[in-house]
Amino acid sequence: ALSRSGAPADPAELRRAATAVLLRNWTGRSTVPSRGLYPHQWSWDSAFITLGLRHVSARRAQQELESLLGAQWADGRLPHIVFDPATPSGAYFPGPEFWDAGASAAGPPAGVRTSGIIQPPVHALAAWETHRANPAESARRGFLSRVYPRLVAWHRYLGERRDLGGRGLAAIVHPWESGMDNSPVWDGPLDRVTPWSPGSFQRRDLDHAASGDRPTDLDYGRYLRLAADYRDHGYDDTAPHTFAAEDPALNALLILSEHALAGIAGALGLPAERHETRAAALTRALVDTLYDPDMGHFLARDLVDGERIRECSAAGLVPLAVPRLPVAGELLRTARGERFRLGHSHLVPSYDRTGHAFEPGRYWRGPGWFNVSWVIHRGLLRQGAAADAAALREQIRTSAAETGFAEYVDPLNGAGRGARDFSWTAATVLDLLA
Ligand code: 9YW
Repeated sequence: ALSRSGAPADPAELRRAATAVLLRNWTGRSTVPSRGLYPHQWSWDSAFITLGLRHVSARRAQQELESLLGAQWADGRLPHIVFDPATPSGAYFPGPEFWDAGASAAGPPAGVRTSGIIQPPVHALAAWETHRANPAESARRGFLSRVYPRLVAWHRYLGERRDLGGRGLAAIVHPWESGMDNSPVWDGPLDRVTPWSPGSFQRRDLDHAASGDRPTDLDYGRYLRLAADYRDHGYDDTAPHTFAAEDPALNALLILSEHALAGIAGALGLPAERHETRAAALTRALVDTLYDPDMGHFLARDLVDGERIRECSAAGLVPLAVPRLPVAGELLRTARGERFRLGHSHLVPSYDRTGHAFEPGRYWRGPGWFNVSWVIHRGLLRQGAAADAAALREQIRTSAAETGFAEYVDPLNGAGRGARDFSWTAATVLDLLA
C-alpha cells in the first residue's frame, strides 16, 4: 500500500477548501478549469464541476451546466471550449479567432464564441445527478425539462454525425476530443499528420506550467494542423479526416449518459425505453469493437487503418463504470495488474506503467488525473470492488489535500503536477466527501 507523506486533511476542512476553489474559479456564469492556464469554459470540465457543485448549491450547478448547453451548435454538438468574452483574447491559444466557429453553418448561437471540436459526453450524467441531489429545487426551476431536449440533440449528433466507423460508436476527429490530448495512444495516428512549424504559433500554456509537464511543440504543431483542417472544411464531419478514432472512454461515458437520459425521461414522464435500448446497443458495440481479449483491456480503434491501437491507457478502464459489462471481471484484473497497479499507484495512471512511452510527469502520458480516477472509482463500486473503491476514494482525497488541488499527480510518488487550485480536482473531491 502507499505511504502517506502528509496527514489527511480533516473532511470538513477539505470540503471548505474545495468549495473555496470552485467559488474562486467562478466567472459569474460558469467555472474556469484553472484561472491562469484555462481561463474559459471547457465542456467535460463543466460536467465534472457540476457534479461537485451540486453539493454546494443546486442552483449554481444548474447554471454551470446550462451555460454550456447555451453554446450548443445548430447541429447538436457541444463545443469543447466556450470563450469568456471578458477574458483578453491573447490569454489562451488557440482562441476564438483561430476556431472561427461563427463562420460554420452548423455553428454556435449568435454572439457566442466557441471552439469547433467536442469533448467526452459527461453532461447528461451530470444533469441527472444534479437533479437527484435536490429534486425539489430541480422541479421548482424546471431544470430537467429545459436540459433534456438539448442533451438528446447532443447524443443524436454523436450517434449520427460521429458514427464514422459505421459500428454505432462515436468517433473523435482530434486527440483533444478524447480529453486526453497527448496520450501515447494517439502517437501512431498522429505520425501521419504534418505538423505546423513551431515558429508559426505561440503557445500560452507554457506561461503557466512547466514544459516537462506539458505536450511538446511537435504535438502542438500536429494539433493545430488537424484543427485548422477541420475548420477549413466548415467542421463538416463527412469531409475527409487525417485523424479519426473510436475511444473507449468517450463511448463508455456516452453509455453512462444514455442511461442517465433514461432516468431523466422517466422523471419527466416521457418514454425512457429508447434510451435504454440505445445504451444496450452501444454497450454491445463497445465490447465487440474495442475490447481486446488478449490484453484484457479496451483499446481505441484507428479509423484510418481500421485497426485497434495496441496501447493501454486509463481510457480503457473507464468501461468499468458501464452497467452489465460482460467483461468486467477481466478488466478489473487488468486494473489490479502490473500496468496500472491499482492501490499501489497514486490515483489511476493515465497510461500503462510498463508501456514504452510511460512518463510519470507528462500530462496524459502517465500521471494520475482526478476526473478519470473519479469515473473509475464509480466503476469499482459498480463492479462490487468495494475495498478497491474505498482505497481509491481515500487517495483522491489525500492527493488533492496534499497537492493543493493539483491538475494531475505523478503516479509513482504522488507529487502534484501542472496547475493548482484545479476545478475538477476540487469538484470530484467534493463529490467523494458528500
Ligand atoms: C489544453 C481543461 C482541459 C481539459 C483537457 C486537458 C486540457 C486543454 O485541459 O486540454 O489546452 O491542452 O487535456 O482534458 O478538458 O481542463
